[in-house]
Amino acid sequence: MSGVSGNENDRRLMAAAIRLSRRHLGLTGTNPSVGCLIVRDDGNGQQIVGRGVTALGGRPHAETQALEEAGEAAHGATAYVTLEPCAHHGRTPPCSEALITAGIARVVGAASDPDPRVSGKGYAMLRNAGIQVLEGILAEEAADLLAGYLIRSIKKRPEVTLKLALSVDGKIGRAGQGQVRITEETARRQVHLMRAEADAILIGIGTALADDPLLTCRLPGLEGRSPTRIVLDRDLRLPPASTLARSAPEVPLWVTAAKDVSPERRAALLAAGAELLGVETFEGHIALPELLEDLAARGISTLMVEGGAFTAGEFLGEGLVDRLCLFVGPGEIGGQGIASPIDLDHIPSGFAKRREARFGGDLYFEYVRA
Ligand code: AOF
Ligand code: ZN
Repeated sequence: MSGVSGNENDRRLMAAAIRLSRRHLGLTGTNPSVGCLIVRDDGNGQQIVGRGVTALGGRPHAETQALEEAGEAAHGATAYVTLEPCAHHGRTPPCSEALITAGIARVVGAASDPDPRVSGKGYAMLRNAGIQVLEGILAEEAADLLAGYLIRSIKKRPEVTLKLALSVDGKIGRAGQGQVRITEETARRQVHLMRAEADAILIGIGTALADDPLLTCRLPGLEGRSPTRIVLDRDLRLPPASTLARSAPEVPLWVTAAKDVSPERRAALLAAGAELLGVETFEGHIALPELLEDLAARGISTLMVEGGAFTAGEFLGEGLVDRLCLFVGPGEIGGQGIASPIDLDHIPSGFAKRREARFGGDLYFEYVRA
């Protein structure tokens, strides 16, 4: 049955389901944010009779919510789902079973689910019940938004997105000058949207000390979607009076600390409301693969690395970057500038361009590991 090829209409409706799935990115815990549309055609054109996106915290799943909205209208309808419907009795009964019970006639799926309880089994259950199943429609587009979930499931670490803002001459700032404006307002808002969709954001202590950033999402209406903020700081040099530490009671702040850090420094940051993450060090550097494993175990699926050059270089050097997001401003910084570890002419091998855009006067380029 999977031989039935998807037509333009299937792709259009799957694209709509994918857009819907974006709504709860970063809000579904360790569960992926899945989108589902139930569509029927009674001869008067197609009608979307049910829609669902994985609920906040991860449950209920997308399908059961879409089926609930559709009610009787689900009978004989087509379900579009961005991820293979689940087949397991987890904290909720299997969505495949719910689709069968509701009398769905056809299921169009995008990405497959690497969860061993589901992988291949969801589609098989549907087929065994006589449902026509079409897999892999816009699979790449769906997987792009599910990347955090997919990478965490397969590699046991979060998806790492490295975001850099570069001047046209490839610099990311000026030494000793704190935050330097490279891009404009529209690009800044895009970065805040990326923060809203990420589980966590990470910077090195050098950037924390030089810039004293806040690292929250400050888009109107999305203030509650700030990610957990993480500072790589083996010696706990982050001052309790820093903007990050002072905002710790409102937005989670995790600071890494090596075993030998003084109890006084620990106590000061704990008192500010920060949480300390024990880290292993290797030749004086924080062991990033182990840290990422710990973050995944704490439920972080998407990690945005926002600075600076040293930290970016460490993640790149260890091959731990999955997605590169480069914002390029129109101005030059010149010889005094801090060189970016990468620029448009030096994209590491293995990355392919996924999209490019213009945000006001700034350019945007996104690459993903092939
Ligand atoms: C779906 N639809 O909307 C989502 C799915 O702990 P549980 O019972 O919630 O199951 C978690 C698993 O369910 C997760 O690993 C993934 O395989 C699937 N997520 N499945 O049918 C959804 N979010
Ligand atoms: Zn499910």
